[in-house]
Amino acid sequence: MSSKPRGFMASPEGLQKLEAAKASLNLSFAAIAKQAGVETDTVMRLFHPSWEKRVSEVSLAAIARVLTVTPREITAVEVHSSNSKAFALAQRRIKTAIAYRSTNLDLSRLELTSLPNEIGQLNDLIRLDLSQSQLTSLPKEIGQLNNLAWLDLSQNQLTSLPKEIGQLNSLTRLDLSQNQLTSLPKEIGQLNKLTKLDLSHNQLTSLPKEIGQLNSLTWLDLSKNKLTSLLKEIGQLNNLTDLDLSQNQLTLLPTEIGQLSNLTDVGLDHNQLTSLPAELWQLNSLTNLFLHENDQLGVSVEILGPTRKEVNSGATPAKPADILNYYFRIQDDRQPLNEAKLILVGFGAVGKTSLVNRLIHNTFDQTSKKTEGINITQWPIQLNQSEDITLHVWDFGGQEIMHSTHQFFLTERSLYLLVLNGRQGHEDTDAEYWLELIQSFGGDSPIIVVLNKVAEHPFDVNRRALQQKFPNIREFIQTDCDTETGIDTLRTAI
Ligand SMILES: Nc1nc2c(ncn2[C@@H]2O[C@H](COP(=O)(O)OP(=O)(O)OP(=O)(O)O)[C@@H](O)[C@H]2O)c(=O)[nH]1
Ligand SMILES: [Mg+2]
Repeated sequence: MSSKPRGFMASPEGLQKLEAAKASLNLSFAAIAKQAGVETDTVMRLFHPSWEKRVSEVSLAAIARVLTVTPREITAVEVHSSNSKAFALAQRRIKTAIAYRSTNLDLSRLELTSLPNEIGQLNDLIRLDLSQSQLTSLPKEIGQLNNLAWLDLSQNQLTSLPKEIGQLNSLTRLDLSQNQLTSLPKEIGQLNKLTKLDLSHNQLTSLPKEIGQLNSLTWLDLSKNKLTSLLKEIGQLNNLTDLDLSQNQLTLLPTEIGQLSNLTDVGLDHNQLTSLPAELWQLNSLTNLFLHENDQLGVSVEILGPTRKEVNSGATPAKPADILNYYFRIQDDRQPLNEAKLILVGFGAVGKTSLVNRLIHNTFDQTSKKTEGINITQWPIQLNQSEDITLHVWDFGGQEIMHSTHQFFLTERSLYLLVLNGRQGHEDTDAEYWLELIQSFGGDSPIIVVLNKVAEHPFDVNRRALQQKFPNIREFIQTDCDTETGIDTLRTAI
């Protein structure tokens, strides 16, 4: 269908303007026609849009001049030759679909500027395609489509959504890409079956925090918007596997991004990121990480690897662990003096997480769960009256740390806590295993050996022999997180 305007019709508002002007100038249709140099019939047509007869651009301009209004005011939207026909066609298709209880309706590419309200009566509809039209708004009746699972509104002119969109409680896929949306209604958070949401190529400057309630979401595209920051609620979307934030204006990421443990693909290219949160290390499933065109991060293209476009056409993406490893290593070199890293290592279930909780929050949990990946906690410490420092405490899962990508993270210039348990004579071998690992990655970093759970199973290691072999050991401290034995001593030593 042609989209070239062959003629114009008055919009409802335009018609009011025309009638007001005609009345105030006290002119008849014939008089207007005469002054404008057009046929009376042409004037009549413009004053009776219900006839669905169009007037030419030249006639419109001439009539508008006589009535001292602008053509634009009369036709608010350019009426394309197809438009009123399109609306009527859409109406017919909707009526047919209602009659036949259709589950699928295609109203795409009709150049529709608005939707007939009858759309709300399509109770059986499962798929609705409204893409590639001229819609500027949606009627609230859209919220009545209880069974709608798939809604395509891409490539329209939508600037906002009605709050009733939140009533579409069967919706699993929503495509709103390539519109003019500047904000989203908070009701979007009610779409708890939504798995795929495409908001790319809009004008969004922020998101409602309710977006965090979309707990079925696996795929979220927010690329090509105007986001300057990202809500911490994004961390609640724990089924997310694909997150595209490329081509926005983000300067920082919330640390909560580290909670999205199912993420495999993250697009952050073309932003203004000034730093990355260490919590990105928690994203164990990550296979694709795009960080190109964030100049302030200081990571070269060689490290960043192929762009998304190149990967899409077959190139192998850089390993996320390699990118992060490089980035955080240069950060370590620039680490401010009032910040330091504390890394806990040791086998599973020795009490690393329990020590963190006891040291920082003074709590103890008998049913503490095993740590997946890494947990990073900020621990502000007052050194003396005038000096504060922040310790970034890295608590690895005992299983994970043996994984080679994480061993990268045993860096120099950190303080290590090696946590041990009484294991009937294996204590010294356990200690050597970890001390050698720390030595190979951590260089000359200081080490405190923590002998934990001593209230339960008292034990000791051959302190003198270990000290001799690993001179970086500063202290041996016996602790118990349950009885709080040695916790103060350890806190002071740190
Ligand atoms: N009695 C006693 N129990 C402890 C102590 N420290 C930890 N536990 C218990 O031991 C179990 C494991 O503790 P976690 O702190 O989760 O151990 P973890 O080293 O973090 O384990 P991973 O995360 O799997 O590497 C939990 O049931 C804790 O309650 C302690 O000092 N005394
Ligand atoms: Mg743990």
